[in-house]
Amino acid sequence: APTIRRADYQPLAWTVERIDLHFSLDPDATLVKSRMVCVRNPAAEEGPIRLWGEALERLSLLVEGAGPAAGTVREADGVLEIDAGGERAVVEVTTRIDPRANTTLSGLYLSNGGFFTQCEAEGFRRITYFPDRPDVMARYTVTLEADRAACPVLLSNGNLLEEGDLPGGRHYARWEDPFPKPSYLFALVAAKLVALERTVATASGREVLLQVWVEEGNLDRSEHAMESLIHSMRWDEETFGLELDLDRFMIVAVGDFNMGAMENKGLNIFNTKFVLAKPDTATDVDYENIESVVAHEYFHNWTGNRVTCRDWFQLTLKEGLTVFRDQQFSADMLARAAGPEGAVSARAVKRIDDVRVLRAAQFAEDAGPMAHPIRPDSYREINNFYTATVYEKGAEVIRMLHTLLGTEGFRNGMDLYFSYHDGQAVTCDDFVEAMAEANGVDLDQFMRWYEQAGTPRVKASGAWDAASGTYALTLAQHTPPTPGQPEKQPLVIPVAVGLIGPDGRDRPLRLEGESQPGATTRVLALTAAGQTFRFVGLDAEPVPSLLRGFSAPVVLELDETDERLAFRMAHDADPFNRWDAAQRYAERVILALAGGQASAVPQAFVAAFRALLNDAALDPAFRAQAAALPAEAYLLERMSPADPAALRAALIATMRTLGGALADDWLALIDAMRVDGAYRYHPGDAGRRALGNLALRYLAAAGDARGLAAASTRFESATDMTERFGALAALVQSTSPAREAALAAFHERYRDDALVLDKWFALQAGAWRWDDAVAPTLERVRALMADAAFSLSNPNKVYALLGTFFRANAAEFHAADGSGHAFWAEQVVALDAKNPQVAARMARALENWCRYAPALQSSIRPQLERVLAAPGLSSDVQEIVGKALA
Ligand code: B3K
Ligand code: ZN
Repeated sequence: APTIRRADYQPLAWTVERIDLHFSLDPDATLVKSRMVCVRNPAAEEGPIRLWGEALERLSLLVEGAGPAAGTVREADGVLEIDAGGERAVVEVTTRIDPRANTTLSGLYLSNGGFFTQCEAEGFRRITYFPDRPDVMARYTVTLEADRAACPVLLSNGNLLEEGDLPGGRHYARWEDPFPKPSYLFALVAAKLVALERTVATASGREVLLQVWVEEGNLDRSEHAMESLIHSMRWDEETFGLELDLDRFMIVAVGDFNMGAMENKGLNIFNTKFVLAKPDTATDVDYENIESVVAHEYFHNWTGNRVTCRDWFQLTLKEGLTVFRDQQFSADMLARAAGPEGAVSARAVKRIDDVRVLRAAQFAEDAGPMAHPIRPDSYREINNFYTATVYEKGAEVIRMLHTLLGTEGFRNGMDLYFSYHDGQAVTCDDFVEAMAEANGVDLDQFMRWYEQAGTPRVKASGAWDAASGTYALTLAQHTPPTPGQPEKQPLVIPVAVGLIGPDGRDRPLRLEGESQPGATTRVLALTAAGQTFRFVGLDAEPVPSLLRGFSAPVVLELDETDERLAFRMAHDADPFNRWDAAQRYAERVILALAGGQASAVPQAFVAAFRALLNDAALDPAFRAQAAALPAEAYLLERMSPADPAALRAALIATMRTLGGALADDWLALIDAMRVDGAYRYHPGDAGRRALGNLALRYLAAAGDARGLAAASTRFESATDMTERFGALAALVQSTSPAREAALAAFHERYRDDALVLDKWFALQAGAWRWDDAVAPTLERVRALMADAAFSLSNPNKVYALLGTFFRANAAEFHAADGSGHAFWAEQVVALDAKNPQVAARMARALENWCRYAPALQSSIRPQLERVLAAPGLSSDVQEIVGKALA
């Protein structure tokens, strides 16, 4: 595939106003009849009707009313060009497709005997010929016809018009979507499913039908998704005044799915992982993820569907904004559950979760060959750009707008955005312009966040003048070069600042020239390469607390002594920064061990860690965050060169030290955090369970006999998955002889449960080697690939086993003998033949290979070359590996 460039965007000469689709569904030969009303686009230059098609067998093509030139048809590079005169033309095309042979899970495919679709980004062209671009918004009617016994349920977007029987044991249903939509939002489902149903009223009093469709045996796991949907509806009404616009909203769960879920208009299709939950099979984290993914897809109905993207370069327009919305929703839900007292801490816990993801995944992406702005300038395969940058950094950019404009200003901007662009396919500029206009501000410089790749560095230094009571804070910004972008311009960086006095309390802030001291946290806008802010009227030298709440997606560079970090761990009034101080201190300790500059975990760190862990004024969820070490992927990114073996040894030493030195504290926590009564998903309980599970982890790591016994007992007596799996994870991440028996018992109990087995696969693929007697993890991974439940055709299985090994077990993956790298090449090539999107995701595990120690680089390079040379390699994998080798 050639490189596609943002600058080359051209509107199409012809678009489609309406389309009637008829599907005669058959597993091996599905007939798709399409009738499109094409209209000339007044905003474009003259040209032919252009229809994209891929893996289609064209049976007939008919063009009506297209003037004298009609009938001239060319097909090249997957595009059908039809010459047409006049203003309107009707094109009828019939194609035959083979859903069973479609292992890409893009387009129409089979899963467990049912038919499902996935069209974003470019799957619709695998169903029928169409101008398959998001700037073509058409009205759809869809007729589905299938075998009644095999597929009793027939669904598509919008409203059901009619249904009925047909001869030969077949039946049909006809659907109409009242809203024009781009083809990527088309969906159909024909399968044997049952629905959990609710009827609810929208804010304006309209009755709407909500359905969660699952396989019959899973009905008892669909309740939480339904509740999450209702909460999402309410939240969007209350927060943004946005109401559901359809009479019916459906969620369908499918076991074979490339990613998390898809926001098709009125017919969201979900990976089972983000729908199904009951206490015996799902952890607190699963419940939380379901709530946020259901919300995310629901919120897309406005941010994505009603207003969509003009082209795929604008992807962050819908994704960054919708991730921001789901993050806010989750924070509000957590705060509500925590009550007024615990709300601030509950929000911080959510923020910490999100920042952990950003730092581990997005910072690494920004530092490698795939680095791109949140609005990329070019791509070869758009599916490679559903990235942490577009999503998570994109959400940070929206969050900065929210921070700069305030809640009300942001809401005004949203209102104006919808009033201008409802029903349109637009660009990121349109969004930012609406924000600027609604608030009477200039956001031109802010737009650089959409243009520049790379993680900015903000260097901070302070100067204290005791005589005048002035603290001068100097902030300097610098963004390192990224591929194709050697030079960067200064960005608008909101830096939330607090100043802590020697007594541990925040000081009211007064900048030079201001008459009154104000709040204790305020947002400074850093817009130049360097700026100095003078705080006056201070009684003593303050300790700065910068980037509170992680007010911008940057790396903050600030020289702080260990004592200062310990002080902020104990006193920072901003809970996010309190956590961050603990992370910085832990990072320093671990990297010193890994680099050989230290031989033991310093006592002072253990003491500071202990004080935070045992601070009963803090809620357990926060303490669990504070006591969890920084992610290995993040630490690797902070290491130069990255040395996975040394880092792993340092992490093991740190876990053992903290586990052993604080054994009594951990044991006490196991008791104190016990949750009585039947399981319910509640953030307060979840925090207690998280801290209890972490205690088991540390004790098991240290080989503490009492801890291991507690883990074994809990594993056997647990009545919910959070505790059962927490205990199992502790045993597996230890030298306990009980671990194999526990893994076997877990497998036996859940042998027929695909989602729970994914956890079982992932746990083993991610296992560290806590003693040398244990075989390399790769041997275990290879053995598990032969397990009856494993399949290379099921993305969840691939992500659980191979994905965890490649992306979350660096030391084992990068074993010195190069066995992991050879295995990677073998699996990427095998996967690519089935499913290029999944293969490309796995391929990305080695893109940052240049950051590794030379010996590893020499082991990795030939494997990258081997993959690139594989015959028939997809453009998806070519793009990733090609960029890695460039
Ligand atoms: N919009 C989809 C992602 C589609 C990915 C296509 N490769 C899910 C989401 O972001 O909500
Ligand atoms: Zn999304």
